[in-house]
Amino acid sequence: RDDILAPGAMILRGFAAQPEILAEVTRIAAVSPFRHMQTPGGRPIGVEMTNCGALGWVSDRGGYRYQAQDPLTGRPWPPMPAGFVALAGAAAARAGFPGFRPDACLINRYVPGVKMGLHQDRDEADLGAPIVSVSLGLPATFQFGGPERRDPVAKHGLAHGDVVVWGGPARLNWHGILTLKPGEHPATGAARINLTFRRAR
Ligand code: MD5
Ligand code: FE
Repeated sequence: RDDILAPGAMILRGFAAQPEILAEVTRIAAVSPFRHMQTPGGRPIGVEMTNCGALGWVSDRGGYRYQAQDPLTGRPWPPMPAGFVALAGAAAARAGFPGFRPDACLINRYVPGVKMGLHQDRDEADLGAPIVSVSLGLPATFQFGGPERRDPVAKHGLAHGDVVVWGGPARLNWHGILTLKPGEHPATGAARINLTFRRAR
């Protein structure tokens, strides 16, 4: 029941449905709240974001980057829970990338009407490390393209507990999330939460 999207990209269905994950997200967001960051062009990003771990992904008028401090609090991001490190490492190993040790976890919150346009993840120093993505709450449709912007995209449904691992030849593929449809999920209410584990440096 796991699907291979491309060489190096695999969906592990239901790999992460433990309620403790959302309890940790609530604890993290109590310290470093979800917020709308700004694009380098000065527009608000529709997805609300926070981070945990040694480094967090931020966007503002200065560009996209990873940094150790939360710009909202001026303090370090909350530490990455041990259960998150273990989950991301286990998912990566299952997909063929043993030894993955994330130092950054971006937490995205989508409400109905919000999307993430097609983009590449290329702000990380070590493009040899995979990315592990955990979907919680409302379902979403993931768009998965190729290494070039013009490559055709395939659509895949992602449900609560699904984990996707991207590495090797798929690491720089274009991807996005279609506009979230209205709904309610018992675990998250009217929202989708995505955890994106990365090796930023
Ligand atoms: C999400 N987040 O569902 C997605 C999941 C982001 C982002 O895209 O940048 O925050 S991560 C999907 C991903 C990561 C790395 C490579 C590929 C997909 N890919 O090759 O398709 O909020
Ligand atoms: Fe991405």
